[in-house]
Amino acid sequence: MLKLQKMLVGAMARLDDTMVLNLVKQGLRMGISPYVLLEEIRAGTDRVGELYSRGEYFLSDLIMASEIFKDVLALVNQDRDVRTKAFYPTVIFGTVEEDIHDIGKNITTGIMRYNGFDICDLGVNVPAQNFVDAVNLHNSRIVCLTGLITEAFDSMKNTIMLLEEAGLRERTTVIIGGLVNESVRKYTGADYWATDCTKVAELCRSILATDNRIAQSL
Ligand code: B12
Repeated sequence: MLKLQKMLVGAMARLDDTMVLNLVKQGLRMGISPYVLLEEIRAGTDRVGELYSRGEYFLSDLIMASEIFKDVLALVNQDRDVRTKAFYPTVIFGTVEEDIHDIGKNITTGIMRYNGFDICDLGVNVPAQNFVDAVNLHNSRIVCLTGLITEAFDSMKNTIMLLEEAGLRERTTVIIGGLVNESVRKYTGADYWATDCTKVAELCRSILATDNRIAQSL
């Protein structure tokens, strides 16, 4: 089992899509949890990021990595029981205003959908008002903001301030991701920050489970 998982990280790092998909199929047949397989693939994408930073990979390679990730999600979703779908209120996602980075957001929304969450993805360079409108439209409890450039931190802060002005802040939990940390969380006023997309679904579940309005309807 461990050998297969190690091979999966390597295949993803080499961007060998055929090998990745074959290993995932094999892993599923062996009864390895899709979560474990997705975690290995994420570790592989981290390697791709490192190789890019060292100048050994190009931008097209990063995009290729996110395409492979999408294919894997489609594969593991094929046989999945989707009874959990729409069980929870829609989670709003978007890359904040001024920022157009969306590779990580797309991977994260893919994982969330895999976990049965209904996602409203507003795209990139999203003005603060659009998040407010989406929360109202979907009666959402969770807003997930992506940002990788420094300017994004102010956009995140503005988005959270606008939620507050609209009277929605108390009932919404804001999670930020991308190139963020605890200082950014404090600066922006977000509730949580995370950079590991495989942890977001669990975090959202626990947030919603402690929300009395939702817990009562479960
Ligand atoms: C790819 C890339 C681009 C691509 C983006 C393509 C796309 N469609 O996204 C292109 C070439 C377009 C680009 C443009 C620019 N980029 Co750029 N880019 C990158 C690069 C190399 C990789 C980012 C990436 O995709 N990583 C891989 C993904 C998987 O990681 P991730 O996004 O962090 O996502 C993970 C987690 O954060 C998490 N996650 C993501 N979203 C969320 C949301 C939530 C709620 C949660 C919980 C988790 C989560 O899930 C993912 C997996 O775990 C980074 C360098 C780097 N090492 O990060 C620079 C980088 C982010 N870019 C940078 C810059 C400066 C720019 C430009 C301004 C360049 C320019 N001069 O034009 C423009 C910005 C344009 C704009 N207005 O946004 C800087 C930012 C520096 C800064 N502090 O401001 C970086 C850090 C490069 C550098 N070292 O200088 N870029």
